[in-house]
Amino acid sequence: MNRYIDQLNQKYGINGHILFKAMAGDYPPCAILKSDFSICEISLYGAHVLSFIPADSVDLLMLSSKAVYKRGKAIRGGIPICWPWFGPNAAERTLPAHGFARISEWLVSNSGINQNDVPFIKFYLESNEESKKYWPCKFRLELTVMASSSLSVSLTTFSKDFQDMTISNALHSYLKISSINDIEITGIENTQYIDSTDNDKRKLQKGPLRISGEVDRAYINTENDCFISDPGLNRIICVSKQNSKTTVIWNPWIKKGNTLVDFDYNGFEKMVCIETANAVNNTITLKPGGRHTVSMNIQQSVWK
Ligand code: TA6
Repeated sequence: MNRYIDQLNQKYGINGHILFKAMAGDYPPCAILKSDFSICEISLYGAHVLSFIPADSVDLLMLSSKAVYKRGKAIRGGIPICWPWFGPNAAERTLPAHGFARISEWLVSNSGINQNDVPFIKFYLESNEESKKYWPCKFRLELTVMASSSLSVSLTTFSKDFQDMTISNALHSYLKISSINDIEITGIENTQYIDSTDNDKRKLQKGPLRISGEVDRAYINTENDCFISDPGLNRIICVSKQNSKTTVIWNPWIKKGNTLVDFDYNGFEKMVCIETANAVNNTITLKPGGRHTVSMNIQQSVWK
């Protein structure tokens, strides 16, 4: 594995800005993007952003200390990539939840720094014998991460197939918060949502969202920015998005959270997922040779 990491650093490393480091055993390496603005770590397993720490600040992302770094298991926290389906596979429940992109080893295709010394890296995943075990379609998937004072992530699906392909997707961001009881989420007011905790009933979000129990909601037909006001960390986190019509908000609360073996005990208190998605009735159909890019930007501002 060290030879692989040496090759990565030789080809895609940039002194002082982009470095690849080993993980335990033969688990794929991580890329570290560093600048005066932030430091960001991304696992090549799942092209999974693990952390994003703006300079002189606290990680914007929650990563479970009990996350499992083993092939076949998605990392708990950070930004899992849900693709080519979101949630359970409707046709075949034995297939992995949220698709197979987050449990696949991605490769690096490009890296660099822009004119403001902001580092970026591009990963890709292509259909192969392994992916055919899950999904018959021919594809190329690219993820680009840019780490300035904000975190930009974009996921592009390229159809390499000769027939239409329908996908759903999500950049399933776990945001770090001070306390679930103290935050307020805006940006989803007057928006319809599907409530997974109430038999998938369709409901209307009237005002801002405050969480006092399990929340698992897909807000549909919305392209709005979302804001988490967090007085405890004296910050507002803004999740803005392009080409995403669904925003999923999830907190497992006590009972479900403490049944997840890779979740910190009472970890629900310190996280909320705001997911940049295209799911439920916002699925995407690509014509042969077509492409679709969903993007998001996560940044913080001072609360008061
Ligand atoms: O975020 C929405 C959701 O689909 C929830 O229902 C919950 O299952 C969560 O994703 C986490 O899923 P995971 O497969 O990562 O445990």
